[in-house]
This record gives sequence, structure tokens and C-alpha cells, in this order.
Amino acid sequence: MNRLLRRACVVGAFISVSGGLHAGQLINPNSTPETKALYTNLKALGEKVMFGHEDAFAYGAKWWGQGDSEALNSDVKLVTGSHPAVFGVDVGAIGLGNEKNLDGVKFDDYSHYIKAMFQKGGVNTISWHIYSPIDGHHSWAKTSYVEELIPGGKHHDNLKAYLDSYISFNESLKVTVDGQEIWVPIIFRPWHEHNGDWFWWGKGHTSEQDYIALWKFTVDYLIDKKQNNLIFAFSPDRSRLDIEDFEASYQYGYAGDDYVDIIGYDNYWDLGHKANELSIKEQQAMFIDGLEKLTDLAEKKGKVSALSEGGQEGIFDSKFWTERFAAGIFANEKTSRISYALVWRNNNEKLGKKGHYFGPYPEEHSANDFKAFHANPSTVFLNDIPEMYKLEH
Ligand code: BMA
Repeated sequence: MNRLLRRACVVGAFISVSGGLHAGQLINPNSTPETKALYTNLKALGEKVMFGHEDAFAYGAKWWGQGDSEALNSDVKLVTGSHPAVFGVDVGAIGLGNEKNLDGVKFDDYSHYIKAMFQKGGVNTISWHIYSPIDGHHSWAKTSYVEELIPGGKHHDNLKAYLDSYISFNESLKVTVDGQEIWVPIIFRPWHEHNGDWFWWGKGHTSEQDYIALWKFTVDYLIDKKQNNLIFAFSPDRSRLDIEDFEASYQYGYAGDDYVDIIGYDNYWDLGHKANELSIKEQQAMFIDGLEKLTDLAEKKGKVSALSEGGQEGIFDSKFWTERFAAGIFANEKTSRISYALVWRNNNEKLGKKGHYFGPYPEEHSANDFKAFHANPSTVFLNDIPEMYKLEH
């Protein structure tokens, strides 16, 4: 389906269901039934919030996963007895033809974990620290590649080839349930933190207009190629948002409501980021204010919201989970409208990067506090996740 026709369908779907612009349809009218159900059920969580952990099943601070094993392991389960409700994956390096992603996880293992997570009723999200399709440089390049990758650019075909490599991974995410093949729904979050200047698609290395062209092309291409299991998440970085002028600053690089399903943001900044000089109290106030504004904006657009990535690196606050994370997320009816909050990975200690972890693990000093977070009736883990892939009738 071409772009204009799709847009007409999206608008049509909005109007036919609600008579207004707030019916909350996915941007892809051909989404699979399970994908549509997931989107509706994310919204239906109301004031409950799912906990997510990046690379949860791939490895933990002190272990490395077995891709083909039936039983999944996770640091979160070692601490609480339950896996997280959301599993985060990053397909960085996928276009290079490597067997493993940028953090050493085999793509085949990721595929196994994602399918196993789906079969247990959990939710999967994929981000992409994409290498440059022009010269293979990693994401943190300070080079202006985007203009040459978007339609009309001289390396546009390279972008298509990278998207094709994602498509072949995405198409491996199919399982058979009761004799029926089901495509695992994925919350797909490309081109993230674009309002920062650390990635080559970020501010300073590309214009807003070219970033929007990049986003639009990515979405149109994947939808045209019938990747009907994707829910598209947009996620600027909190550190570059102006909380006082939230809507305008959030929508820097926003391609429009018919190109985005999830209004997310990544937030390390208000949670004790080393460069943030505000007091804990002030940071916490900004965390709450930002979440309220994020969920208000999502509500206005009829979309789902999420804390798509974040946490406190090296969790130096032993009461981080209750006094900062939960205290902000469950501060009020607005903040708790986010559907999930995902913390970043627990780097395997043997691989260096000491202290690069964001979730608890056994004997880690916030582990007890995390148990209290898990016991909070408003948090959702895999052991108490509601049905996410069917609609209640
Ligand atoms: C970053 C860090 C890196 C990692 C990348 C992709 O934030 O964790 O070490 O390679 O994410 O997972």
C-alpha cells in the first residue's frame, strides 16, 4: 500500500471507530490481530505498569544465556522469582552480516528468547543501535550520513539493504500455536534519542527535516513490505527535552501521528544521571512532571505511552526502586498511565564496563528494595501479566 493510501486508511479507521481522532488505531491498518490486541491491551493496563529489562534473557551480571534452552534465565527472576514483563532486544550490527549483535548476543539466540517470551505471554521490544549503512561505523559516529541515506540520497539503496536485513530477522519471529502460525508482535523503536547529539542520526549531524524523512521512509518501507507485527515507538531523550515547553520540544523530529504508535521517552537524566546537578528532590519533581506531560500528550493523540528506556547506571541508590523509580511512576493517576518502564542492560561483568548495569541481580545492594518494587500491586511482571494478545469480548 502506498503512503497516501495508508494515511487515508489510518484517518478512516480513526473516524469510523470514534467519530474523532482518539480511537487509538495502529498506524498500520494491516497489523496482525495479535499486534492490534497488544496495542489495545497496553492501553488497558490503566494505572498498572509493566517492568521491562534490556537483554534480560541473553545474559546477566554474572551469567551468559543458553540460546536454545527451554528454560529462560534472568537476573530479575533470580531476585524476585519472576521474569520481567517486557524483554528488550537491540539489533545493532544486524546489517553487517554478523552472527552477533554489538553486545555479543547471537541473533539466533535473540530470536529464540523473543519467541519463548511471547509463548509465556510476555511483551518484546526491539531497538536498533544501527551501524552506518554507508561505512559500517557504529552508532556513535559524528558523521552526517542521513542526507545520503534518505530517498534521493546517493546511498539510499544501502539503507534499504539494512532494512531488508532487519526484515529477515523479523520474519524469523514466528511460532506455531495450536497448529496456527502466529507472528510475534514487536514494539519496534528505531532511530532513538535523536534529539541528542551522540548518534549519527541525532541533532547536530542531521537536519530535523532529513530525520523526519528517515523516519517516514523506515516506517513506509517496513509497512509496504508487510511487516505487520510492528508497533512503532518514538523515543527522544529526556536530557534534551524542555519540560517547560514539553509538547514542542518532544515533537522535534516527530513525523506525525500517522507515523508513530507509541509516545515514549528515554530517561536516565532525572534518575540520578552523573551529569545532572539538580538535587534528588528537584530531579524527582522533573521526573514526575515529565511523565505527566508525556502521558497527557499521548492521551491527546489517542496513543500509548512508555518509559521506553532508562534507569540509574550502577544503582548507587540502594532504595532506587521504591524511592525514585516507583515514587515517580506511581506518583499519580497521570504518571502511572505509561504502559511499561524498561531499564537498560546488566552488562556481563566478564566483558568489562564495570558498573554498567541498570537492573538488580542477586547480592546487588538494591536487590531487596527491588523485591518491594516487585511486590507493589501496581507493577506487572511476567508472573502476573494479563492476557496481552487477545481482546476481551
Ligand atoms: C548502550 C551501552 C552500550 C551498548 C549499547 C547497545 O547504552 O549499554 O554498552 O553497546 O547500549 O546495547
